[in-house]
Amino acid sequence: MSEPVTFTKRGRVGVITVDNPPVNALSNAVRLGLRNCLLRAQAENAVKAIVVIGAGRTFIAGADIREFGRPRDPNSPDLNEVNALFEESPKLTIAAIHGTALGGGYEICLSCHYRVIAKSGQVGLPEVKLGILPGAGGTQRLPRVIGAAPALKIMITGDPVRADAALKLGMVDEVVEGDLLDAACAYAETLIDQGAKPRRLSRERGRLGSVAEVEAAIATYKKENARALRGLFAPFRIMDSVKAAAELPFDKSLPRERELFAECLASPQSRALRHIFFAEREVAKLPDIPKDQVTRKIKTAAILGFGTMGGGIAMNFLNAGIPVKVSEMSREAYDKGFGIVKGNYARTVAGGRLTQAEMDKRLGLLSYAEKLESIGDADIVIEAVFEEMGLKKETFRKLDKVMKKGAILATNTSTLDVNVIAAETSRPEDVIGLHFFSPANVMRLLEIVRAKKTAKDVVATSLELAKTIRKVGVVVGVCDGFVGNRMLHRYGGEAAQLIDEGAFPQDVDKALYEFGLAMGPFAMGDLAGLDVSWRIRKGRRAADPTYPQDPVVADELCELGRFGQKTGAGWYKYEKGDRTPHADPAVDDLIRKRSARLGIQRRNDIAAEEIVERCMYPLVNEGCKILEEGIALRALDIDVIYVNGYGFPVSRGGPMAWAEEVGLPKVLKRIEEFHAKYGARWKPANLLVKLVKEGKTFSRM
Ligand code: T1G
Repeated sequence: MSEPVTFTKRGRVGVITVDNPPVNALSNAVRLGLRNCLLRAQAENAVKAIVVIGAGRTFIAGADIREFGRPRDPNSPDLNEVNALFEESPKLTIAAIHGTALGGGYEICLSCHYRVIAKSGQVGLPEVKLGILPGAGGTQRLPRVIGAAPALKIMITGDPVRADAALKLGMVDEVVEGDLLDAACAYAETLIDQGAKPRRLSRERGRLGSVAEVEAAIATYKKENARALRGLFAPFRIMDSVKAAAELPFDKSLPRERELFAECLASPQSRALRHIFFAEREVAKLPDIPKDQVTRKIKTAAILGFGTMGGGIAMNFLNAGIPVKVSEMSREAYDKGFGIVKGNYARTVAGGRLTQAEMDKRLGLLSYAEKLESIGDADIVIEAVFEEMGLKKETFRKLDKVMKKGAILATNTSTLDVNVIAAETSRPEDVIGLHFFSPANVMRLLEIVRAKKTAKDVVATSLELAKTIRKVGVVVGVCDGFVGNRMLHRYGGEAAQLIDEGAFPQDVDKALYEFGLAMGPFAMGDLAGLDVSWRIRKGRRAADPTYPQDPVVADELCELGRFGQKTGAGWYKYEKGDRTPHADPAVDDLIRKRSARLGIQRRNDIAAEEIVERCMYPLVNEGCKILEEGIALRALDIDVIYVNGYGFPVSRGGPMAWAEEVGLPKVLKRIEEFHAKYGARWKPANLLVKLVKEGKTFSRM
């Protein structure tokens, strides 16, 4: 095997190159190689300065996450030792950054005396996204070089910083163009000529500020980000570590950072976040599709229907530079959709997150297809017409006629049977479901619905496409509601039971918000609008005498014109121009009356814990059934769906990982209790029973 770290000479500059694909993670072998090469560079008389650089697509993306929790190779130094060697080096050390210098990778840069970066490069300390903190001096050195307040923001959001912004902040010393190694060596030569001295961040306070200033920065951060910080563990340890940087000398504060790092690493939140990190990459790997599966090229797209959904879907393609033709019933309908898309972009431009030129370029990729025939040459067509089987069938018959051979025919249905839709065409192997989530230009989830006859290359192309349009694609099978909505149905049903039984919407929402959900089911209903499902229920009641005829509270709200936020009232009341929900005694009254009608003696002892169990365990139980049926491939697919499409707290790792953390025997026990009390809807899934019996878990089935 070739060495992952090598040493070469370029004039007076020694070059250490890290080559450990795919992302040059700091494995045992890499840390060892770095130490050995550094020692060698020190020993070479002709070498006056040392450049460290990454081979391939990136600098160093951080510690090797796969090695977490495994014992360290005793021959290999830990990262703090390597960093100390770079920092204490009597010869100048210079980091040359391209791609991403993240986590431990950027901590090496901070230990070098100077940092240069390619224009397209990025730096950052994203450890918090894995539920940990920068554990090799990052929390100590970054505040020294850029100040406590910006350092807190960078480490607690974990977001990478682009070269230009990094330069402004002081995270790097120079942005260079052209060949990075050439530029870094030239920079090093200049430093040598100028007699530049090593800069050792550990030995100076730099821009860190006094203890009082650091405490004030922490207090301000907490105050301004209270909502985002809710329930999280690592961000507070990061604050503690920065405080230690201010209070203690470096040789005492660095071990403190290590202790806090260890606490984070052992936390359930870190387990959950690391699970999601790997799960989001694992979902793209399917057992029956080879890694080198040839895919179809998607250079152009067509969309049928330019409503809210069609518009949002189109934006994803435009953002990725893929031209989109849109078919609508009339020019007016197209213009209306165009106006919405344009408005969305204009808001982003106004917020400074997009340039006007870029907006114009994206809108320029959009065109109206007056006749369906004119979309025929698109590589993929996504149908986003009204959710009605008759219409979908007719649409696919037409698409079958006009689309070129090899085009992918996708439906954005959220409920209908993709097998039935595919059967309307002469090429069911080209048909697939691409279920986007509203707002489709924002939500990261894409459920890729694989029908019985869908070809493997169509599935693989869809996964690739998801990545191109910056979504997380998860492949699921056909069933009512697919994975996400099928599970959600159980959750919503139980929330409704809870308010019949004694809770109020505000109690349910509060418990689930505190659990970490973006919002509870009632606030969510108000946001999405209550009228759509009301119309569906009315239709069903009229058509089907066996359908429960008694109106639910949501129906009564709609009868009163309370459709949710858009009408200023729904489950909650809203002040004009404000989205904050306010509990409404009138709604509580309706709820009490319904309980009385049903002859239910309302309980007043429904605690937050029961609410969480009653709403979350149905997700887990239904998830198990979905696994049994093979609708989702693995529990991790379900987790990725819930975290990316349903606001499930990522720090809990998704419903299935969370259940595992709670302990499957405990979950089953409660489900059995609810089954005894509430009947059939709580029947434990066979898979859950089996796993508990065999002492297994989802990750080790
Ligand atoms: N360790 C191990 N494997 C990693 C890895 C890492 N740090 N980063 C990526 N991979 C694998 C990934 O699983 C995938 O594998 C492949 O590389 C390509 O990744 C001491 C404690 C760098 C921006 O959190 O953000 O440093 O699926 O598909 O879209 O304080 O990967 O092909 O088998 O994501 O081009 C901090 C995590 C670590 C960075 C590239 N660093 N990585 O994105 O490719 S903690 C991070 C990323 C730390 C110190 C500590 C991204 C990327 P496979 P990919 P990409």
